[in-house]
Amino acid sequence: MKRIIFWLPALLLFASCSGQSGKGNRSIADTIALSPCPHFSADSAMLYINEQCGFGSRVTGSEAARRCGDFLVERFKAFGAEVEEQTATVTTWDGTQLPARNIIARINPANPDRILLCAHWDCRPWADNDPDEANHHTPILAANDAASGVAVMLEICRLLQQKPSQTGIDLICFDAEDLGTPQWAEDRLGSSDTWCLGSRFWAKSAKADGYKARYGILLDMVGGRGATFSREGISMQMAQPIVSRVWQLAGQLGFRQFFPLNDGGYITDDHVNVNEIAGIPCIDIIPYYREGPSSFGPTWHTIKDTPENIDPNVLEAVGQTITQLIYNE
Ligand code: AHN
Ligand code: ZN
Repeated sequence: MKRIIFWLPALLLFASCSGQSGKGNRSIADTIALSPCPHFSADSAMLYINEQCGFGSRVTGSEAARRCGDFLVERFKAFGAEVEEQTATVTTWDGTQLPARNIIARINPANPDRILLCAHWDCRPWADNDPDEANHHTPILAANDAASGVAVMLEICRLLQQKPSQTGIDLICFDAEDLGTPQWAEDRLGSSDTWCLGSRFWAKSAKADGYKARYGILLDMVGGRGATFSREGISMQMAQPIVSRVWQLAGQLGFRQFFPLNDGGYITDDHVNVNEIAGIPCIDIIPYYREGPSSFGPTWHTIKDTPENIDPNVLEAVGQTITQLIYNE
């Protein structure tokens, strides 16, 4: 009896301490020690957007896409990455067959400990969300909805060449993301699997090859003026610790206004294939506009998706946060 009375206060003390700071209860607000990390240049990223848009609309299978794809391969190689290209024929909503090309840039290819960054590089062939119906069959330039994510990956590749890190990093440019059934199509039944075709064939081959990465981050439309990045639903379900870490780092770097601690939509995007087919937990950094014509922003799938409507401050918020994440690994 005496012994029990003696130990009781000690036990209670232990329980209350572990309740506040024990590992199992670690709060998302715990400060992350920031490793030295280079400055992400939004000017460079802006240049890479202008260079991609300079080829015209890079619709899957087009001449502009062939030229831009060659440019991306050369640029990733010039920044020190090992580049692999992966091609396949994809079938669009109306049965059209198109040649598609994923571009995979590897940094530290021999390291089995890997992280995956990805973005689509193809442009939507139709501005089917444009306010003017006359534009609904016009291909978009896709400064934001394609070029921005690739530009952030190119800038991160450049920084990793200047200041190498140990981590293995794969930068993947997916083709054929944006061929989903147009809004003007009469029969839109079963249209959800017409999106994200490039990431689907990448994910199937990744699974077959036993490819492993600790986690992935998809960058989709990361440069639009007025963009804020709410936590996307499928990312929260499949890769919540990665979401927490990215949003925590963004806050610590002073980018909370771009990365608010609230929830966005559930988006059918390339990260679904990375999660469900390749089995790699992958988040989507994608804007969520609470007001306006589209939750993806006013230029989404319109002819206004041009470099003038990119805000370098948005590119910097996303680019610097992901750069910090990588150098913190
Ligand atoms: C849907 O609209 C179903 N998903 C959005 C994926 C997307 C299109 N990302 C860029 N363009
Ligand atoms: Zn799109």
